[in-house]
Amino acid sequence: MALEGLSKGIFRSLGFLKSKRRLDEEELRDMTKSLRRALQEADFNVRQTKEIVERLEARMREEEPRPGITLQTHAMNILYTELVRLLGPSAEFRPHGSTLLLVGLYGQGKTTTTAKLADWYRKKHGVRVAVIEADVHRPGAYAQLSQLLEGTSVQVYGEPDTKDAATIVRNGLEATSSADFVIIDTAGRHELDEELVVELDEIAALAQAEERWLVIDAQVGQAAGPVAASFHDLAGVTGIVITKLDGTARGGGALSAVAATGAPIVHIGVGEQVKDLERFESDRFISRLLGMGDIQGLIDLAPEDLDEEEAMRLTQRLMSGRFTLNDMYKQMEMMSKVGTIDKLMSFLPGGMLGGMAQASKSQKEAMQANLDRYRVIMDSMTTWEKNEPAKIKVERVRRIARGSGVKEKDVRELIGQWNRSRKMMKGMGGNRRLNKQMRKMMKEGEMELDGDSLPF
Ligand SMILES: Nc1nc2c(ncn2[C@@H]2O[C@H](COP(=O)(O)OP(=O)(O)OP(=O)(O)O)[C@@H](O)[C@H]2O)c(=O)[nH]1
Ligand SMILES: [Mg+2]
Repeated sequence: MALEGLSKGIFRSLGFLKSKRRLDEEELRDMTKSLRRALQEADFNVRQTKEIVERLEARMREEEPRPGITLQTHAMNILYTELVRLLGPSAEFRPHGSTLLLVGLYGQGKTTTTAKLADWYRKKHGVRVAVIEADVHRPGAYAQLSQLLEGTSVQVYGEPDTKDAATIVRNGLEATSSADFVIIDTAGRHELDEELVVELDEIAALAQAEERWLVIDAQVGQAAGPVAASFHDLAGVTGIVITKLDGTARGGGALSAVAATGAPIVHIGVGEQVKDLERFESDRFISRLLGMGDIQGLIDLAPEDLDEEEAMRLTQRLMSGRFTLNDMYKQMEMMSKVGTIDKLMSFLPGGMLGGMAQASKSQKEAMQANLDRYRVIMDSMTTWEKNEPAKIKVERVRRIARGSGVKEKDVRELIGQWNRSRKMMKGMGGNRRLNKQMRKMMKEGEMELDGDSLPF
């Protein structure tokens, strides 16, 4: 996913330790220098960068790697724990009986996040949720929010013609008094100007919201820290939502909002749609960031549309090397529910699937196009053909091509792809560490990270 740039930078830095068994001053210096640059390029602030690098250096000198662990893995483990520590523990939020005020600058994703959160807590916590549109500056804000939540049971309150935000909030709180959880969307500005300060102040006093979350775009860069600090002064930020983590290689800047407010990141936004919200979990976030993969995350995806048992079964089959075209088809269906390849890739350990996690944008686009075509072809195949692709002869290829309106070579390409995937899956089944990780995950329901389960 996001932060790919940082992930690459970190790997490059730790590459200086590759195949080293003993700590060597020169390599250590090269590594810390390169790491410092990678963190800064990802918008970590100077203080955070300094702290992480110094702690890594000190711990590398003090702590012996466990037997059998390479220096590089040792460094990665330390970096992992340091980054998790920097982000703090994951916040568990229970929405019952509370009011949440969303604040943030112009265009950061407040309105979208309002809808995402409403839908999330309605579904996951089974509470009655209402939203109040208190943005009187952005034309069409009420229509935008209503449209996002269309078809859900969330109550949407707004007064598109009222020019005073405080009035809307006052009326809205009354109109939504039967809800268990009320979310208030507010106006943004390019910067926190006087008018916005006064307006927010008024709304905050009226709403007496227990929760005040700052919505911040992952791409804001170094400005995130100061912006967060001023909103914190104004409203006392209690939580952070980082949006647009699907589209950026940066994000360290948003992380510095954590340092500025002391408030935890509660959720992350990973797309434009209402369903594109995730709970923020620092350990999983960091393990994904470091390319350790997040297989549990893959299985967690969209539990409403995705049959968890099916996902488990499929994963087990993948690992065992029994892999029919039907399985590949299901896997592709799963992928299409998950959304883009990009998103799926971010859940796999770097290097798995032949290093596709590092694939370029154009490669990924090409892959998505392939998937669409494969799917059309498979729709023209019988169940037997999907189970026994190796036995498909020329005549069947011709029939399938005709049925799906593609060239025969496209059908052969699909079978070739299946063959390659099958071989790769077989190879993965023989990967002791990955197998162990999978088994453990299935037993405990979650992935644990230790030196042994690292993918290198
Ligand atoms: N890719 C992506 N786009 C997002 C995400 N969250 C919001 N957006 C998009 O960002 C744009 C701005 O989102 P809004 O929700 O309107 O932002 P806002 O903070 O309410 O904006 P103002 O009301 O104008 O201050 C829209 O096009 C959204 O679809 C996200 O997590 N990922
Ligand atoms: Mg808005």
